[in-house]
Amino acid sequence: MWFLDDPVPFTIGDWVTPPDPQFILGDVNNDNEVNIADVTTLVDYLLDNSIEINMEAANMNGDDEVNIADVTAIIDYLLTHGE
Ligand SMILES: [Ca+2]
Ligand SMILES: [Ca+2]
Repeated sequence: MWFLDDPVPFTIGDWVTPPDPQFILGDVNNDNEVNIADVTTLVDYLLDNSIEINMEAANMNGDDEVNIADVTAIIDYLLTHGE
């Protein structure tokens, strides 16, 4: 059982239906799924910043920038959570 003082447990359900903000962390291309397409979209963005992506969703590791570390974070997520 979790109490308010405890850290919120991280679950896949929190990712799929976040009450707010309205995006799925890791869903770089905004198609409501996190899969390998988001990895390739993020890599494309890193190579060409003119590509439009969901910057908040792309910041997979929660620091203040979108970079190659987020690519590896999404890959880690996919390896852990399927696809
Ligand atoms: Ca996606
Ligand atoms: Ca980041």
